[in-house]
Amino acid sequence: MAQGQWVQRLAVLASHLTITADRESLQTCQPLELAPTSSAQPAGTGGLVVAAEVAAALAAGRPVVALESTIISHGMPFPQNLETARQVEAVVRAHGATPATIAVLGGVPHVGLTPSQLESLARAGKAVRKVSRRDLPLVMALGLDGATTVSATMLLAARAGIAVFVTGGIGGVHRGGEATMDISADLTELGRTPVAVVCAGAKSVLDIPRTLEFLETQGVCVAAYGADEFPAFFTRCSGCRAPARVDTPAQAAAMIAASQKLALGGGMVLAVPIPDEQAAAGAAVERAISQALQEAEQRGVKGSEVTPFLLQRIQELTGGRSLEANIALVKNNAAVGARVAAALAALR
Ligand code: PSU
Ligand code: MN
Repeated sequence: MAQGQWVQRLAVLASHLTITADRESLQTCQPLELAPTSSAQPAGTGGLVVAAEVAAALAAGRPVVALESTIISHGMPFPQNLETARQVEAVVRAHGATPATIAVLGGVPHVGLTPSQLESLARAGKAVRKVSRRDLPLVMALGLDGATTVSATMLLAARAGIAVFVTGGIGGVHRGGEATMDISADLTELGRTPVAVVCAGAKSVLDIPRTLEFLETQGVCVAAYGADEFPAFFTRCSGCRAPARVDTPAQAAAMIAASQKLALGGGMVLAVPIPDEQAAAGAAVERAISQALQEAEQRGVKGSEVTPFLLQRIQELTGGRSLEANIALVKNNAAVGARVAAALAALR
């Protein structure tokens, strides 16, 4: 095909994408290339930019915690998203680990962001494309920015050599998923990528029993942290018993180490219940969730727009209480995740 035709095709493709409002500032940052340790880079790490601080920590075997960026640009409004992203990084540091927030900037996957890169992402909000595994080739080819979901963040964390990843909640099987087949790519990623995801479980906007069934099929070890029940994000209980329970960072680290020893290849879910002080808001949030679900159905919201739509409506309907609870649980997860990463580093 002639070059002109290619350019035209790319332009058509690009017109179907959400272009970020703030691309200029996102692209002005100078990324630090990870110096290859040998002449040949490990498979799949070509083109990955790892921040110097993160690369140094990994090389020295010090604890590193990966963080996702969809939660920043699609999960929370500005400026709370920026404040939370900064605080979560600070919590990780306070517990002795190095944070590595992951995103695609100008088509380049970045592991570890500078403060200005983090701010640009937070300001751009939903203008940045939400990127799961399937979207990586496109945003990379077209040089776009992308906020990575759990699936894409896990994949890039694994490529960089990071074993522990902290977020708020994972995607799951949506309600009605047995008919729509709307099952988050997070779940299949957990089945194939060796990263432990520390989260507060899955929101009750999802079908939690089917989410747990699907994770079992994918061979994913799911453990509740200090609890018998799998938590439902805003509430400590989901009505589902967790398949496993661990009570200390050392136990969680031992599970990760065992999985690595066998080269199982899959991930793990460490589900930390929301702190007690915040769980009180749970009942009000649950009511908002059922209303948001009804609205999504009436308006015919579909595909990757479902989760951001529900999150935003729940925040609006609860007058910010759900946002407050959300921020508190992510910070709590960051503390647990950093301790797990530290315990894992101590095993090596
Ligand atoms: N659940 C939350 N907050 C979030 C998400 C999920 O409580 O921000 C985001 C995560 O990035 C997750 C993604 O990976 O939504 C799942 O989207 P989907 O359901 O379209 O797979
Ligand atoms: Mn989906």
